[in-house]
Amino acid sequence: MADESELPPESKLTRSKERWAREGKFLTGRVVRPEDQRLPPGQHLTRDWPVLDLGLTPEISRERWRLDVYGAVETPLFWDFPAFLAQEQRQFVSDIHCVTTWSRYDNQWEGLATRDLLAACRPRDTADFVVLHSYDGYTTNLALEDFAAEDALLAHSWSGAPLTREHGGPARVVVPHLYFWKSAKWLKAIEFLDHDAPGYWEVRGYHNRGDPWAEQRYSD
Ligand SMILES: Nc1nc2c(c(=O)[nH]1)N[C@H]1C(S)=C(S)[C@@H](COP(=O)(O)O)O[C@H]1N2
Ligand SMILES: [Mo]
Repeated sequence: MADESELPPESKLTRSKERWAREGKFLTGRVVRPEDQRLPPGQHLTRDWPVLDLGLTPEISRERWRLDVYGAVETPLFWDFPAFLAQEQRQFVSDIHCVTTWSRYDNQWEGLATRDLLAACRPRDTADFVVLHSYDGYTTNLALEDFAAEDALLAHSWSGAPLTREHGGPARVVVPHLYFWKSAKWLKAIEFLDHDAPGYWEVRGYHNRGDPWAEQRYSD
């Protein structure tokens, strides 16, 4: 973990953490649901891993890949792949829920936890939303709290191997508690905003938040 003593005492992040603590998060360090509530309504399990995209698969080598973190943050970040890999590495296991009704259990991810990214870039008080920008032109929006979920990460590996190009390599976001369209592949930039800014699918009728357990598939 980053040295939190370096954070300003009343930063956005520390206040969010205090609120999460009040709400009972951080108790297990892992999001665990009872087995009978594990599969969200209207979903079915699949063993393979389908590929969904806009019809183009950008080819970004690890050498060419860059990540920009900017907007309402105290410390903008501009990382190449080695700088990204030099951050704290974590492994998470989580389930995928796609709005097209397939779910896939027990995906092993490795990368940078969004919590650790937030400690590095230090969102300003005014930052309440993030927009993820991808190399294929895709965007998706998240409330800062959803982006900061304890099992959310910027993943570069899956099942112990580099993320394949079709699944979003060199690096993608994974936000397991929301439908998978929120998990941007081929991540290029993370923009912090004081206002919401619906992304590619959100302006085309998908729900703004996308909670699978509430079946937030499409907006009304
Ligand atoms: N950059 C980018 N990210 C994206 C998409 C996309 O088209 N472009 N599709 C989204 C959708 S709708 C889904 S369901 C998942 C699919 O991820 P997968 O192909 O690894 O299963 O990626 C999400 N992230
Ligand atoms: Mo999707």
